[in-house]
Amino acid sequence: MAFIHHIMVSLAILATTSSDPNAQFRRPYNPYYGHGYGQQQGGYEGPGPYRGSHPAQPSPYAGPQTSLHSGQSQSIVARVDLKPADNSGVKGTLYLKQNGPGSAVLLTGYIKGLYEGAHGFHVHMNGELTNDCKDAGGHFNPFMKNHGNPFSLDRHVGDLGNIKTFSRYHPTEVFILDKIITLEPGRENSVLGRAIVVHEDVDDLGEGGDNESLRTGNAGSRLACGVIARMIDY
Ligand SMILES: [Cu+2]
Ligand SMILES: [Zn+2]
Repeated sequence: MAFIHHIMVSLAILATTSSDPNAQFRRPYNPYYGHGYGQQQGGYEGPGPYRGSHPAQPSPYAGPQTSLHSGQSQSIVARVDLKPADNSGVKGTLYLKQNGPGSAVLLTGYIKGLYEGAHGFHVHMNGELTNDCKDAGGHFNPFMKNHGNPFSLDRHVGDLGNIKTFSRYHPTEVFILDKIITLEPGRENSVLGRAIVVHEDVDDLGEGGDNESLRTGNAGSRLACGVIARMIDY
């Protein structure tokens, strides 16, 4: 009996270490019933310790680990709760994600309460929301550049351009991929702990021809702001 049991265990090990990449999704090989328990090929049918004691089914999650929850992920994720300034009624939630050191940051989300048109959208220096978002300070500008277009290199790090509202009756979708900001802690261009500010007017991207254009893009008053807060890593 011990010998037979030994063979069965060996077969079970063979079955689970097969090179078939889909092996983990098939029914386990059972020496008493064959592959698939319907077709019994002279298998053991009587009562006994082996009836129903199939080899342990490999978990579908036991395959090659992806980066998700493997403990090797280098992704950094952050969230922003935009709160209205001065009873603007503008609010929303944004998420930022960076998949690894040096890669671009994806910023997505929805904002409610904006009027139709383009609205300046920036990372400001301080993660302070008080005083109707004014305590967030100026545009995040660690490299002392002029205000500019997000697609130029002559821009503040915080210059993310405009978001576009197509109707005041629908939420404004935000979808920005940016290579200048980073979520890596300790980097000069890291936006963690700083504030996102949504403005009333269009950002002229530094092309307005006046001094204010090169400082703020003439984007007007601050309608909402929120701190870029790191979440648990994914
Ligand atoms: Cu701003
Ligand atoms: Zn700027």
